[in-house]
Amino acid sequence: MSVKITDYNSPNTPTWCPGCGNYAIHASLKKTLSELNISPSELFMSFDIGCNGNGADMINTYAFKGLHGRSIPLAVGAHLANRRMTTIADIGDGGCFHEGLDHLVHAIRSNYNITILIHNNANFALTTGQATVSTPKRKPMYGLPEGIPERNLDVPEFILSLDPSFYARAYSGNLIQMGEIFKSAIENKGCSVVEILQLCPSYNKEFTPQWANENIKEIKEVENYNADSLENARDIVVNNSPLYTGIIYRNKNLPTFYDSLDSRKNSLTELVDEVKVHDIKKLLKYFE
Ligand SMILES: Cc1ncc(C[n+]2csc(CCOP(=O)(O)OP(=O)(O)O)c2C)c(N)n1
Ligand code: SF4
Ligand SMILES: [Mg+2]
Repeated sequence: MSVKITDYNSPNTPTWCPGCGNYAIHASLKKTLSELNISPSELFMSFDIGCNGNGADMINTYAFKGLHGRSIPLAVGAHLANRRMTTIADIGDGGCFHEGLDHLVHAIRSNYNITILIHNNANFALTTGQATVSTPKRKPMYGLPEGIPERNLDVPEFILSLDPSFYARAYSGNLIQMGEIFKSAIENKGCSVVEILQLCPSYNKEFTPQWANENIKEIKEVENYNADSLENARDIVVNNSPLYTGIIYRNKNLPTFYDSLDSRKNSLTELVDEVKVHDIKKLLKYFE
């Protein structure tokens, strides 16, 4: 079997703005999936609400689009039912760090074998650019010209504080590196978190490709960088100047949820194989 990028194409026309980073993210993901020889029928993707979530119409695979912030539990449920599928949760920074923050924490600590792609465009884009935790304090936003008064959340520091199985940062303007990161994330056995710094020319106008060229560096440029060290990872993200992209941290010793689950250890079937049809006629009779 040889999977082609075009196998993932959908007949729908995208509604993203010109220059939106979501085009590159989808192109890169489809290329990676075809290179990994994962066919659309071997993949499950959950999608969130938002511009990122509109990508559900743009890929031909098994997919489910849920409520805002709930993409991760949908992916977890699908993964727990059937580990034969490659499972990816797609989500925006708003859904991931506001409505659904708890799900990110529990997916990482449980270490489900899924990949989480966070489209971080530093705003609630679909609802016309309100501030998220990724938006700097006091940055003027649509409907809030003086910006938000609260501090923002240090995303890498927060994710690293959970000692994840895999944390990488990509930039939507660097397709080659983004594809390499997606490949490693999908191949990693455990919960892989990929934060994608996503261009949003409509509501994050300061984050331009020119700014990115000046301020983003690939981690491979750092001599002797060891992604197996949590200390190295913390040091590299502490100032965010420059912003490093690449595999920031990997904990190869962390068992996955299923590996820690004694009751399923010798099971040859997946939960989905064990679903039975129950005849409830007798039970209904009892209540008559
Ligand atoms: C529980 C809930 N809160 C708020 C909304 C309204 N809403 C829909 S899309 C959206 C913005 C999404 O932002 P983000 O998750 O960052 O995705 P983006 O559009 O930036 O890709 C919001 C606030 C909603 N649909 N459901
Ligand atoms: S508003 Fe931003 S994230 Fe949404 S489609 Fe336009 S450029 Fe992309
Ligand atoms: Mg967003």
